[in-house]
Amino acid sequence: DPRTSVAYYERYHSLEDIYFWINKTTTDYANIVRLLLIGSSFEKRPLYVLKLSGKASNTPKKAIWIDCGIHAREWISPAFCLWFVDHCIKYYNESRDVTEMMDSMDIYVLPVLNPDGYRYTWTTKRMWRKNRSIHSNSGCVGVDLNRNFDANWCTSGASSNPCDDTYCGQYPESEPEAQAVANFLRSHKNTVQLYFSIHSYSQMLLFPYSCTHEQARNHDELYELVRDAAADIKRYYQNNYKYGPGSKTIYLAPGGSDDWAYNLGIDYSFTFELQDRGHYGFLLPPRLIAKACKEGLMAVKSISLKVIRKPQ
Ligand code: PAY
Ligand code: ZN
Repeated sequence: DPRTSVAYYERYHSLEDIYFWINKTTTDYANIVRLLLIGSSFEKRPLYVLKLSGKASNTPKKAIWIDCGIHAREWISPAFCLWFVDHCIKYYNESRDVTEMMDSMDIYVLPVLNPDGYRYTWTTKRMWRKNRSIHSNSGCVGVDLNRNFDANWCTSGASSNPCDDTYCGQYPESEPEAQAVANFLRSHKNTVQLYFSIHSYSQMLLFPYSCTHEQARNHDELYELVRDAAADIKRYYQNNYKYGPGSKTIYLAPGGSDDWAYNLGIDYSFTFELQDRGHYGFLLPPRLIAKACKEGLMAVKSISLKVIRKPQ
């Protein structure tokens, strides 16, 4: 049973294993977890979202969205989503913070946004980043899904060359994976209040904008949230995370899901770059999975609970 072996979450898993885990988790914990199908990938693999819910409430609940694995080679990201779901299941009604988070908000978790790319990194090319769509006569495959959203689409920081790793695609949301996420968020924009997109590596907590040097409307509030989350990580795990708007903290990255979600009206939108700072890069060894996930979890909890507790 994958869920009862402790080591399960400290290993990386093939796409097939992850689909098995999704199925098992949603059937074993049907009282807390529901399975949603939000679309399919270019190669027609299902895009599953797990919806975690605590106590029902009379008033309509707000929600948190977390996606992992938008970039194929960032293996710690899907590992984080699995870790996160397991943590929520284990600690619901055990930990005060987890219980408060799950009773106050529904949590949507998309463990692998880019299943075709993820599978390709297991079978063929470990450093693949994009999806696997065939779209041009260049002979090159794949679009960078984090350049395919409609936020200053394909401006400086993205490429219009299909052979590049940051290829933006033929038009915004040209890719079925990006379109599925965008459609879901559009139809849930009145409930989703927090958006998290999980990447690696660099150890950064980023917020909009990445697509322009302009400041976000609630820049100061977002800045305080990531600053405090980074301080929590430092205090508990003695690790340093940089924080700030994407464009200034890492580089210009137009067409990202975080900026698009923010412009849709999701006021609390973040991209996390998990461990490490470049020593292993995308090849983070399994023995570091636990710490990387705990740090990410700490940041999600720190930020979400502050937003939840904020007087309306
Ligand atoms: O919102 O600023 C953002 C996203 C920035 C990421 C991107 O989409 O390019 C940053 C990179 C990533 O996680 O994909 C960082 C890694 C190390 C890379 O591949 O350059
Ligand atoms: Zn990434």
